[in-house]
Amino acid sequence: GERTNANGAKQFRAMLKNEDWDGMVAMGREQVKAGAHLVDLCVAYAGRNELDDMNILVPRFAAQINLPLVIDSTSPEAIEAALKLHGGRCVINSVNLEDGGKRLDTIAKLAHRFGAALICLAIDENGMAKEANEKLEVLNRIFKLLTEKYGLRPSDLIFDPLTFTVGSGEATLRNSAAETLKAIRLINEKLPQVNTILGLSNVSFGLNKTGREILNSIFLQEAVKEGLSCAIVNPAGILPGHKITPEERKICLDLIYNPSGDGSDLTRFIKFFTDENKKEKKVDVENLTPREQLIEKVIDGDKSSIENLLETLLHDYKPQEIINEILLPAMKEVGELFGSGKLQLPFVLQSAEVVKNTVDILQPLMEKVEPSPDKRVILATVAGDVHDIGKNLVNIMLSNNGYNVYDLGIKVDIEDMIKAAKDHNSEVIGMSGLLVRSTEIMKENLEELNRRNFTPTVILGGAALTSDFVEKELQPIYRGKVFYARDTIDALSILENNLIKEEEASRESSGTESLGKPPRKKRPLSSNQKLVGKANRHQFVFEKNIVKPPFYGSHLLEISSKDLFALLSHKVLFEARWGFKKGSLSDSEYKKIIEEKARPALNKLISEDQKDGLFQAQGVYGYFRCRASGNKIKLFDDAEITIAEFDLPRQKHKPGLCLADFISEEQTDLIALWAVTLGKDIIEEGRKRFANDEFCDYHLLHGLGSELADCGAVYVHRQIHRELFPGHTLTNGKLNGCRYSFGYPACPDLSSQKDLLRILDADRIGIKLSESMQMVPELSVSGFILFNPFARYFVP
Ligand code: THG
Repeated sequence: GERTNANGAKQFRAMLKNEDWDGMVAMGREQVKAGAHLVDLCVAYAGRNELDDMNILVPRFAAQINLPLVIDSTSPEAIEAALKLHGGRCVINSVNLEDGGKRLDTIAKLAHRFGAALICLAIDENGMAKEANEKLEVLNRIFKLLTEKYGLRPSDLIFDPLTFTVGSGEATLRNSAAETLKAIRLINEKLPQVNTILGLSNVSFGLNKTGREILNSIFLQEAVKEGLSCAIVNPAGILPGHKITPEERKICLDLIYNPSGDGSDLTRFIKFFTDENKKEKKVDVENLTPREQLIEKVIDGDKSSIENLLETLLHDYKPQEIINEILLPAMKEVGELFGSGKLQLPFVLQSAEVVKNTVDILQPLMEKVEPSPDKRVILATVAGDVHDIGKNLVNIMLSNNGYNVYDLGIKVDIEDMIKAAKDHNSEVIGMSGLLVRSTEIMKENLEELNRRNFTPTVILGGAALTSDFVEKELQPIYRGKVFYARDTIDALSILENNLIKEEEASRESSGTESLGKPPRKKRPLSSNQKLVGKANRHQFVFEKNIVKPPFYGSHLLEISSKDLFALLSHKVLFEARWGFKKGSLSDSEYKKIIEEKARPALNKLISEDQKDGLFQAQGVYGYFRCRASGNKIKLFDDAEITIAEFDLPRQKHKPGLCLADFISEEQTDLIALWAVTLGKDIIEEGRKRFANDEFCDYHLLHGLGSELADCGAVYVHRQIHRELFPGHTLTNGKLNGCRYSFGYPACPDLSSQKDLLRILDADRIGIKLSESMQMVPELSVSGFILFNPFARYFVP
């Protein structure tokens, strides 16, 4: 992709001058879309500091372009800076022997040190070689130096015989394109291990645009016939063979091979393409109105050149109108695409970033209007819960759909929600929380609202919440309206459809009908849900020889993020954590998204982790003596003194299980405890991204962190499996023992975390417990493992 070159493209140069970094990256991405396999980056421009510009742009290109960069520079400092900032292999453009080899020495060492590939030009002390044999001679000299003196691999060398323009009319250059083609053939014969490259467009400098595109395309075809391996081109500017007429082809071939030998080929070429040029068509995008262009940008998640577009739009629209008539409908379409499974969550977040950026620009230009009360929403993660990713996504979605969102943050008491709702005159409160315990808190909150006779509409969401629970347990008790929102789109549509329609309905009729979801029919209890009167301890056969641990007490476990990445399921990460769902996409469309978006995003995070140590995993685990007593598991030390008791619920229905049943009452049994954290840096980094409106990156980072934390749990479990059952190979990857965490149905009591972390001395890996029994830092996991072969998960 040649266009990301400040010397080769006016547009890129102008963006560099304006420091429109997003626009520059967008130009790079356009070339990727057009089919480039490598992307050029040249920021050498008079009056600017090339080193500074490289430092700014390389990380942006690396982050958003999943292809190798061709670092196009003559400055060793700029090249070195670029190589340091890129996680993958780069190509250096270029070295030559103009100064006899001094600069080549520096750059060859850089290529060796950073594993970069190297483009070598056919230039020596006498300048640019013209004839094929001369070109080969210079390149041969470079070959010897680079492979023998600097230890570079021939396969990492890309030889450029260079081409002059055939458009100047200069007699001595008439054969230059043909000589270049011949040089490619010679290089392939004499040095078959190296690659070849051409700055293709050089051949047509000075000619008009249509003629250039066709000449470049024909020249490329000819060069490929000689075995050219790469070309520096504008991929969007190359025409496939069938689009070129035989007449055009003949005119171009004559200009290249110069059969007349008298320059008349050039005259014919110019005449032919001057007439042809008038037929040039306009590009599609330019046919879109500015309004349509902005809608496209929102849907594409493309932040580039928004300012220019707004400048135009502001002639015809008020800022508020741009928001209402362009951004909101665009975001609505994004929501619909998401809802219908055509767009994945990360793309929705990119769209949200564009909207947020645009609104930020418009904000200062707007007269302040108070939104109507039904457009205001209080959001909060309920008391005792720190998990706020879902709530933050709802915030983004609502904010971008014209709602005024007052986000109260995490661990919010109902008292504060009531105060905020009153202060901001909001008729809606959204509560969220991940934990099972949070669903109980939500219930208590609704009861408190009843008691206070303040009953705004409440929308609830969170991982442990179900529509059943909301309908059966919450809707009957709450005197206001309460809804269950499965996800962000659901939350939005509840607000849009139910609330707004309701307002209209109540304005029209004076009736007081309830507009909540119609209550579903009660489900009869199934046979295995019959209540059993009195719970009994279950009798499992216990092995006489309870497995012996290698030690008692707690040990530290070193974990590297590499260990965790090795356990990562890409499928789970992409689909469940990141939201790349197949939806209504075809197999190939979905595969394309995974390959072009999800996998590059993962690779980028992996390389960030390698560079900056994003994930600092640490673990503690240990083995403890224990015995069951009714519904309790009691842990004790060597002296038989009880150090903790886990009180566990028993199923009220058949078969009436309790986790304590899996531990022996008769003899001393074994339990393993464990905790893993990813450290606090990652939380800080996530916060930074969110505050910077990098919603998509924030979401991806958090999703990966959550999944890696779970991998941490598997990692300790594996360690324990290996220590306790050294002979056992993993059958189908299944580990011996069943792994539980507090907060889940079979062991819901979070307050047991206190004992667990104390016994493990988890403080030494930085895990603390908040007053609401939440682990801090957030990306921490803990639990215990039971080794009874009957141990399993169940819901009491
Ligand atoms: N060999 C190697 N590197 C190179 C070249 C080469 N790097 C630079 C150049 N040559 C290849 N890149 C370009 C980039 C743009 C153009 C030509 C070669 C070009 N640009 C239009 C012009 O100048 O008319 C401008 C287009 C615009 O402004 O949008 O033709 O040979 N190793």
